[in-house]
Amino acid sequence: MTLEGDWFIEQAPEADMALGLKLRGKLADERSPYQHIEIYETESFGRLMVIDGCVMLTARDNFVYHEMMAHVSLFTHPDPRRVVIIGGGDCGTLKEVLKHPGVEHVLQVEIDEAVTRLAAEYFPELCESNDDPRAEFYFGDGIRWINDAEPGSVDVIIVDSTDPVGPAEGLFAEPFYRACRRALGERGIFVQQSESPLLHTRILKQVHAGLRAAGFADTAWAGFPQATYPSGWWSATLAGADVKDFRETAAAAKTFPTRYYTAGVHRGALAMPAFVEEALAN
Ligand code: AG3
Repeated sequence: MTLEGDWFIEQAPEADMALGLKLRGKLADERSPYQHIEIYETESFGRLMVIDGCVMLTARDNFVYHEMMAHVSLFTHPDPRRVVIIGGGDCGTLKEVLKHPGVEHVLQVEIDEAVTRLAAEYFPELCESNDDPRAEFYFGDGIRWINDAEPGSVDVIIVDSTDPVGPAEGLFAEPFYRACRRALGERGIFVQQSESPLLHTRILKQVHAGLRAAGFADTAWAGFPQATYPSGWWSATLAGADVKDFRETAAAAKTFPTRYYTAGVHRGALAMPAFVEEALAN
């Protein structure tokens, strides 16, 4: 079979598969000091952001990922007020976090200002809450920021990064997890995007093991579909004192709209497929 017209193809060489989106045209192409960022207009998924050849988000399906990264962690913490997002430069996670009325301050620590600048231009719908007085932007190294953070000064850390290669590699390592544990104190909740359960089972295993080794008493997974990431299936990993329970009643009575997240979706996302359970046990 051949594909007609121009397509963006993300190859997943680790699984000999690829994901394609039919394009209408290219809107931006920028090489920052950290990475290669491209923005396209697709035929059916709206705008597409690509970093170093990998799909970061499309206008059509990013709500699933961003809602799961933000609301699963925030409804796990008993009273989240101070939130730090590491990465997340497109501001999609930030927008979801700011929907929580109890949140007092959200700091987004993104290494690459180009991502946020291009998101503001091409994905204004993700950046619509950027002027919220509770939001603060810092462009710099997330690892250094966490290392310097006051112990116990953060309620929730959300790591919304690229894959564990290049600039994001250190965000999937035990020294970083240890520093997060310190910044969070006893009650804090950590969540990290942790790749495809099907294609990257080994990474998922390393993330859970690394977090436990760094002193987090409990870890959990939250699985969700993500149509435009390799395999169409993605995961977040939670860590804290007890992350298998959440404020279910509050989630069911939430005062803001979501398109994917519900209390029931949250409960279901915590259920672990047998092969993931087995991988994490060994
Ligand atoms: N999150 C990107 C997740 C990694 C996607 N990986 C891939 N396509 N190979 C950052 C963007 C959403 N805020």
